[in-house]
Amino acid sequence: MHAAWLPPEAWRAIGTRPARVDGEGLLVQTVLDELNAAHAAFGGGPGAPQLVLALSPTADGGPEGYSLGRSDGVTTVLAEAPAGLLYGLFHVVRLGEAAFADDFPATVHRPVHARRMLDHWDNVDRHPVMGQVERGYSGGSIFWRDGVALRDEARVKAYARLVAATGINAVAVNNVNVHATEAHLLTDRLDEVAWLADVFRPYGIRVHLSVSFNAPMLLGGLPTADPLDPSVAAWWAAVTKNVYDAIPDFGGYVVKADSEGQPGPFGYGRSHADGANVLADALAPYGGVVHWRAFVYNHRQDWRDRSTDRARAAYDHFAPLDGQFRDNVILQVKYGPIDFQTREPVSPVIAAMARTRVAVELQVTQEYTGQQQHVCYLGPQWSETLSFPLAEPRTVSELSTGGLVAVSNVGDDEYWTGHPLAQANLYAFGRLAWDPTLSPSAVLDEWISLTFPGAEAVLRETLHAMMDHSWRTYELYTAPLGVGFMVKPHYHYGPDIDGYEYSPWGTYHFADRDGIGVDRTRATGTGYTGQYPPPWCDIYESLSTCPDELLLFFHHVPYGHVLHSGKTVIQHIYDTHFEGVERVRALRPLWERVAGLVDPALHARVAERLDEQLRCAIEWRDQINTYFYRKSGVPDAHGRTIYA
Ligand code: GCW
Repeated sequence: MHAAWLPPEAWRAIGTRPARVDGEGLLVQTVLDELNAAHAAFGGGPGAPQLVLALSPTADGGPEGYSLGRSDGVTTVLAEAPAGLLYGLFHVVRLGEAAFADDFPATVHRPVHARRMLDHWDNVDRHPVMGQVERGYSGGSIFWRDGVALRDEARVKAYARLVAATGINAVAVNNVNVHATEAHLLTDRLDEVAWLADVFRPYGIRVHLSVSFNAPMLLGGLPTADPLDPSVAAWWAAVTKNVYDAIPDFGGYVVKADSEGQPGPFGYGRSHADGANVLADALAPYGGVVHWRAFVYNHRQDWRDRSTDRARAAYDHFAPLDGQFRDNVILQVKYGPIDFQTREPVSPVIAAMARTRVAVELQVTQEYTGQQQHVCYLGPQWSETLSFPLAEPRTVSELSTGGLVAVSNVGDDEYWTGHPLAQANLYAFGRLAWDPTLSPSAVLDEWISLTFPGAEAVLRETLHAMMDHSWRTYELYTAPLGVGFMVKPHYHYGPDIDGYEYSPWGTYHFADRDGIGVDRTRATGTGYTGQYPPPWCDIYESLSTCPDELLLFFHHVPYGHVLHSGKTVIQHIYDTHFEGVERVRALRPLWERVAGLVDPALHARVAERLDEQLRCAIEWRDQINTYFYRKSGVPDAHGRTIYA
């Protein structure tokens, strides 16, 4: 398996210097093991220490932070708790030789978000429709295969180490769609979760488990899973005690309830606060949390019914419940109101829950952003989302008081992520969860330095040229102006403009011969804009202030509507799709320039995906342009061929 951002060479600076570690405990042992391995690889060893890592009660930084500085030729990491030493060590790895060059004053580093979590959508069984990993584009699961726990310690340990190096401290190990077999992880297959917890623990990572809301019936033989039924509460309490007996530092439960066919409290006439609280009460004695997903909407909608707006659903369900959740409930909210699209406004739910802990959920797996066939570095999307001043002056990151979560993109593929460059997304999520103010380009640079140690300038420049704006490029050749979807139903890869248009899923663009877009205004539409605090409720409401990139998310406009950019909507569609393809066409020659500078197999893997990206981008361009030419009857101002 590929070493990703921790190849042996990344440890050279450390491996050649004598070090001293003061402290005890499991994570201190991990630090020692890492240092010993580096010394064994690079011949460093005894001598006056040039690197000191020490537990110190007076070190600033809290339970996971550390101070790092260098004076008199000694680089020193001080931390109050062992996790800080581990994160400090990885910081030294990132610095490389710079950590041992000039002296620099000690500065304190601490994570902005206390919980930085990856959710796996891994199934135990190979699901007949969704496969081993739902929305997984990197092969099978690293945890299970065909119903059996793999217990591949080397693989899981390597993963734990990689993500710990980015700052991740929580992993939910199974799919939020909990099927029959997977439900048993909570009880009679708990040993499989405990095994994973043992492997993750030395890297400061706690495991969480997705559970079925109907577990009391499925597993406990109870006649109901009604959250207000005392026997149900007692069952959750007893089962949760068993979990903590097996896994004392168990993180908690993740629940997708009343969503896309999963059971939930609505089935018993109860609210989502009732549902979340019964689990929260079971977890509370042990310090556990329940991540309760806000992704609740009607997926059996009639497309003719324009009053039902999927974008409204999460807010309509959850905002009235603010204040009713236990302290250890974390409402897990997708960053946008629909579903991980390339471009969405941020979800208004994030600002509506002042008395509830909220965790924003991002998607590292590229379900809607090219499925790890396309280069699409998502750091800029996440950075933009997290720094958005939704409740001015408070940003999405600041409103995300329950931490950050993202759906992992990892599988048993030799490069972990299918597309080797998609490793950068996994890296970037961890780093931005630690510090959302980092610049995505700087994070990419870190990833390049670690993954390709000693990278020549041309490789560094090439990767930046290919990746820095790749999210924007993807947006250019796919669904325009924030309208979203237009993907092949179910697969969500490649264009199908009307694929979801007459379906029950609630994701429509409403294109007709006169115009396109969803009217979500208060004045004439679904009223969704009213879910935003000022000034956003007014900015989005008005055509004159709504940002171009979100225009069709909020408004239905004629093809001749003139954007702030000065172009009409139809000409914008043509231009962006031609430009997007040309940007993709430029990638392969760029990548050829660095053929001798990276491992040939990795080079070949990326090259093959770039060819597919170009094929797919052309397909998008031609289908989108042809469709809208046909619908609107408006020719391209530049007379280009818009059908192929
Ligand atoms: O984006 C959708 C995916 C589903 C997924 C769901 C969710 C796990 O298409 O595959 O189910 O989101 O987030 O629950």
